[in-house]
Amino acid sequence: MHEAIYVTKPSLPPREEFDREIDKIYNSCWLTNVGNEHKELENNLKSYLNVKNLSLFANGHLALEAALQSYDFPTGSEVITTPFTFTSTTYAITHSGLTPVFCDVKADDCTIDADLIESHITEKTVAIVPVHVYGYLCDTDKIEKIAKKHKLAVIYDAAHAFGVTRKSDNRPSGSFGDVSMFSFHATKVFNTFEGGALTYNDSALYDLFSEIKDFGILNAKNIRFGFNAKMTEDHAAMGICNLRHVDEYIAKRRKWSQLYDEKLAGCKGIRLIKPSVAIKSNYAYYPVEIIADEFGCSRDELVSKLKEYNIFPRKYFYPLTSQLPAYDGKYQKDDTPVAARLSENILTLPLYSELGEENVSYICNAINEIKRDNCKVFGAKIQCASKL
Ligand code: T4K
Repeated sequence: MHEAIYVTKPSLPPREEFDREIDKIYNSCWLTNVGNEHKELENNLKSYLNVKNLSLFANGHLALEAALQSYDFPTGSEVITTPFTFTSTTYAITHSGLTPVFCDVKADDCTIDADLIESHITEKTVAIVPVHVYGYLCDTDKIEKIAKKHKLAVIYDAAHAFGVTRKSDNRPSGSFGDVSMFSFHATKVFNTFEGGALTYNDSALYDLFSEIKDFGILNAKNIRFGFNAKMTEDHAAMGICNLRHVDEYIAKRRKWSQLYDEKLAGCKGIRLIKPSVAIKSNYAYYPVEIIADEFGCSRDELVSKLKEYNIFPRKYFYPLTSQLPAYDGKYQKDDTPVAARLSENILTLPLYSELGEENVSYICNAINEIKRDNCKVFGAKIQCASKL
């Protein structure tokens, strides 16, 4: 049996590099609450991501909650977002006392369909939370125009968009909208074990975010509502080391993505959902849509057959977040038909820097074999049917 291939595997720096950073933490005996490793990573990331301001957090989810809660929007205000995302995006809105309003996405890149946003705006709308899903940049110019016209805040869920830029003007993913949230979870292109960050243009927000992530405490006289979401020193140490190697990680991901492109190009029934040529991608995921009629079996059948080969892709993102039990049938999936279709048919194939040519070939051969077997069965069924 081939060794198991999971959807992803964390990228790790050389052990000696990490040990050296950990030695510094032991020597200083400073473990958390914004120590030297934290400060160093914050500065290094600011320059790598080419952003004016950056605040580190314990994870991406709490960073997004901090961004939403920094506005003190009235409870029950509406936030336009998409349901084709990880639970985190939608839960962050709900946990902040706000109401998610779901806008459909575009089939080509799965990001919010900006042409539909205005139809969701009501007098209660206060913000838009678009998602750069798979690191594919949203239609930021259209979103900015709408936000300006209706005086709405724009907070990007850029969890997947580490290091992505728009080619035409080299504009980095973290510079769009009012605030952008990045995730540094173990499964991401750049990881700090767990971690996240907010990037933003307004420097005044630094103190506010520091306050919110430290129980709301700025000083004895200024204590607002907050929680604990500080990044610890060991996590920052992992970030310092991984950042030195992240360009190599992305280059390897690009190589494996291009190999997938070549090997799956002729496979009828598999639609490759590729990054737009307008962006410099980070190759965070390798999403494909399974068109059952052409492929010969459904996405779910393909997933269970791939298990027999010890291959474990993921249905990122199924179910739609609008269909989560927490929302108790409040939202209909037919209201976002493109997102509904994608979520039923999407599959993200394994992709990580150490994946390797042999594994990509093994995965593509398995997919082709499953397709061939299905075609045989499918053909046999047709023969049987014509005999009747
Ligand atoms: N917004 C969006 C759009 C997001 O996608 C996410 C997170 C967030 C916000 C919130 O950001 P964070 O608060 O997480 O920073 C994973 C991740 O936990 C989550 O970070 C990520 N998105 C989501 C898309 O995927 P799971 O439950 O699918 O991960 P898990 O544990 O099943 O791992 C997937 C595979 O990775 C495993 O089968 C094996 C491998 N793996 C995983 C871990 C954790 C390893 O080899 N080593 C590991 O340490 O959620």
